[in-house]
Amino acid sequence: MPFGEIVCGSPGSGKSTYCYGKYQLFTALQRPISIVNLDPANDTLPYPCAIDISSLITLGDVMDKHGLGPNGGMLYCMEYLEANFDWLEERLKELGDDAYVLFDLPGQVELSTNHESVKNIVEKLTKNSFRLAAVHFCDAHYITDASKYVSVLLLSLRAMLQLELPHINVLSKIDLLSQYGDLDFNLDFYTEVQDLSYLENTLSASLPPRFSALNMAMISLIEDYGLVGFETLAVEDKNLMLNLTRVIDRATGYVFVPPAGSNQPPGTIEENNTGPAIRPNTYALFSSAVAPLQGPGSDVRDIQERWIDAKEEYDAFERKEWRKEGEMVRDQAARASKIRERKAPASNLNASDDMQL
Ligand SMILES: Nc1nc2c(ncn2[C@@H]2O[C@H](COP(=O)(O)OP(=O)(O)O)[C@@H](O)[C@H]2O)c(=O)[nH]1
Ligand SMILES: [Mg+2]
Repeated sequence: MPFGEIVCGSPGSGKSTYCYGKYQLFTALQRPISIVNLDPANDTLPYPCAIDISSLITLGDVMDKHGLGPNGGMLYCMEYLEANFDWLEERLKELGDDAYVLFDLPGQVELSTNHESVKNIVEKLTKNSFRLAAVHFCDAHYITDASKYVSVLLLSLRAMLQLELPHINVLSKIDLLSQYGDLDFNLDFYTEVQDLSYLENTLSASLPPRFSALNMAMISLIEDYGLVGFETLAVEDKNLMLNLTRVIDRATGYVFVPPAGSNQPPGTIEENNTGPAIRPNTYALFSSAVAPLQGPGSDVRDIQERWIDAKEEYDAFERKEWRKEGEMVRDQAARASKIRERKAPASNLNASDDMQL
């Protein structure tokens, strides 16, 4: 049964970068992964692409042929893909039953909030036995301003209700957050979306008083649904990538069993002496359990410390570790080449002996 992620979110929120980061991570973990680019405006793809919508249709052609602007052209492309779903279906079949597919969507928000094509495509994929989760990206910059934060919450809620998939919201580029000044609240306030009434004062300060009733109505609407929460991501932070992977695996029910004889990076599987076939990724195995996820990157307070409160200290520490690692690699290489040199004259000697004989 194929599994996958619908990677959506506003333009520039980090979808394509995430797809590439996940491709690198999964390749290192020897987990299957294929990326399908469904954004016809993506000219330069950072990742190796298994299926590319631009071999079916391109935004430029649609705009030229039908006299449409970029936004209308994008909607046309998605409708065209929906009408030609068999094109996608055929290519997905070639990826096999064990495929794990990332669908990199265009950034136009209406595609995942109110336009029907993406929803219909997702429905068709689910009927084709795909187990999917929607991974919705929002730039973490938005949490620095209360009114932008409320708009992001509404957007995420709308996408959740529209796509009708297990839904994971992600605050992306968390590593840049400390650049935007102090947050009004701790990071967990924004990720857990618990008591939004605390935002009332900040919202009233930034908007004319006539909006205050509207603000409170929006806040209570979001709270009434009680659906929105956020994971955090800095694409270069391995712990955050692994944690997000666990969250998504749990949502889709994916269990990864590492291939026999493979060496997995520490912390990604349970380490004991049993063989790999009976040593699956336990984080994913308990996907149906309701217990909170554990492991590095899962506690938002740690993330606040790493990326906001003590970012510079951690960055300096990491740089030092990398330097040490670099020196070790260089030393090893130097030692290996010395050993080679020492062996080389002996073998040359043998070769000349052979010639004399
Ligand atoms: N610092 C930082 N930059 C990021 C991160 N993810 C994406 N970006 C940058 O954000 C920009 C937009 O990313 P892209 O993946 O093209 O966004 P998309 O339009 O949603 O596909 C690029 O310049 C990326 O390098 C991240 O985790 N940290
Ligand atoms: Mg992109």
